[in-house]
Amino acid sequence: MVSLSVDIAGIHLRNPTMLASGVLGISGKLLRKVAMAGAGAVVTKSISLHPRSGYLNPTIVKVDCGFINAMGLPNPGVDYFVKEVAIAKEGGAPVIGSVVGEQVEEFVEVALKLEKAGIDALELNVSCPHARAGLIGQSPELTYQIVKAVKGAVNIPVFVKLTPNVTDITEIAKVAVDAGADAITAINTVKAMYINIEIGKPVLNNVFGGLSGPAIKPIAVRCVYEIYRAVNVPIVGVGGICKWQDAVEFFMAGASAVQIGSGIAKGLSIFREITKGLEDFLEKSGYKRISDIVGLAHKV
Ligand code: RRO
Repeated sequence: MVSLSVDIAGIHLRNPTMLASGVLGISGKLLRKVAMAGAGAVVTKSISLHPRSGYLNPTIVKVDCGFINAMGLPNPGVDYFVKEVAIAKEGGAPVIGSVVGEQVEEFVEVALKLEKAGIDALELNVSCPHARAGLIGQSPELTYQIVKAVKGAVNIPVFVKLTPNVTDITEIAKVAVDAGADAITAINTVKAMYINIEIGKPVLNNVFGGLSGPAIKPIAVRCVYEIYRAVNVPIVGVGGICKWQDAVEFFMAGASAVQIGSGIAKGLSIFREITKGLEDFLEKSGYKRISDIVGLAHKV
């Protein structure tokens, strides 16, 4: 009998799949629904101190190999969102609060409010590819300050979600871990754009957006592989995971759990499909648990 449960930074997951931030994470009811559909944990939409309406439409465009979005961090603000946490938790899976802000103080204030509301862990979003807040994750100094300040303020595990839009992702991962990060989530979307040739203009209102979906999976796997060599905390892999084979690739690169974002377009059954595929794979390959394959691709 194989076991799919994993422990990440003190959080127990019944299986290693999570809902990625930004996808269905805007209300307690939706998060509860995803947890009940089999996700091992759910991550909220990134929450800021004050409500944000986001960018004007169009905010998302489908491309051959995924989606490009520039939502602009729409969310109801932390004071509204805290009421959603208890509903989300009814789903029976840990709820991880994604935190976004423009300065250190905003991150700390949102983190404290979510902790008080009973959230299980935090994921600091320093990596939105097309917002001012996202530039934080391109700066080692700012990343260090934010992670250090949040870690000094809360008692729950802190994950830090990194951007691939840097020259060396391990530099930022190391800084985040030096500042106290309990886990690293990799990666956020890849800066991209789409031009409609009929009208000769960029389609997204914000011009630039973040590419997600199958196109970014090899980039994400490479980032996880590099981060695994650089730091000694658990890694949560995210980027283009649509089937169990994708998840296995992330585990072998060094991830201890995976998040599903764009893959949700296939329906919520994706969580049970991936967990069933993982179970069968472990069984037939003679492995007992997910940790048996974490980092396997590094072994000579
Ligand atoms: O809301 C967004 O536009 C957004 C965010 Br906060 C993020 O972290 N990544 C992304 O692709 N879009």
